[in-house]
Amino acid sequence: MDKDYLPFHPNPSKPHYIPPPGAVDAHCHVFGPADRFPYAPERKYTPCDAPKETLFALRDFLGFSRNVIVQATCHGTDNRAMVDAMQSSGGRARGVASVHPDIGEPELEALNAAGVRGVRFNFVKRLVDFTPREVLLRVAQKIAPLGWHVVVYFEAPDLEELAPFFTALPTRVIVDHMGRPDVTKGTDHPDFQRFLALLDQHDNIWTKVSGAERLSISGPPAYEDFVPFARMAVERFPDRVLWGTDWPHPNLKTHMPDDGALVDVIPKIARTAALQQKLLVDNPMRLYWAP
Ligand code: 0GY
Repeated sequence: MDKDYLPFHPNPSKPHYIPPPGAVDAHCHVFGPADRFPYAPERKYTPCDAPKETLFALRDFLGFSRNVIVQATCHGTDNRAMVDAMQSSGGRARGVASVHPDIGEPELEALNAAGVRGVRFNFVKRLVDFTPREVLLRVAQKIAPLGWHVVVYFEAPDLEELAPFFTALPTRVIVDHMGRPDVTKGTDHPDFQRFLALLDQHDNIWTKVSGAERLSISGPPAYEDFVPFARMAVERFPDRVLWGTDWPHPNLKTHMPDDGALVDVIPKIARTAALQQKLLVDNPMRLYWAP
């Protein structure tokens, strides 16, 4: 398969917004290098290589201290690139893995020792083949004793069908990109209201207020149409929100965002220093660096 998406921004701008000390980029990826960490044969897209050195340089340039590296579908259940990055980070990166349903305890323990704190279940149909819910539930039951959580990624119209599965999970559940609302429909749309209600009713469910570059139609640099959605989640669930760059923005076909501009959206969605501290430091530290 040929490389089929744009390379990451070569020269992001320095953000005007300065994150609080200890800020965590809680959704980003490392890819390859393919000659060392090959992409999964079953992948639906091939990214450009996005090595750990570039991620860590970006972290420092944007004013962040730590990363949570999320396994993306293009690496399948081969977590070696992510594990290698965590092991090179001096304790400043944690990970969310994708695992084979038959994974054994020794392998889970090894991932835990390397810094993995969760598994990701992807329900986006363009990205993955279907896995039965009972198989995923068994994975969740296996990882729960480690204190790990489940990260879920899905499209807004699918929430109604998925919600009973999410609420049956025995762990914290973290929803990527607010469940991908259609931002042209406004925050009153039943899909987004269903998502908010789910978090209202289940205090083990958190969300990442990330993905401006994926969800916005108005686009960069301000991503205005994305802001009300993320602001609503931050203000309603201040202790259960995370933020991430999503670098290197895999599988984006239209534009490659300037990561500095993405950081400058943060003070529009978390409008006080107290909310920014929770979003960027306290919440991710509680979830990923708890003793
Ligand atoms: C993201 C979004 C995407 C890709 C993946 O695992 C993945 O391949 O999550 C996407 O295509 O929307 O957050 O990385």
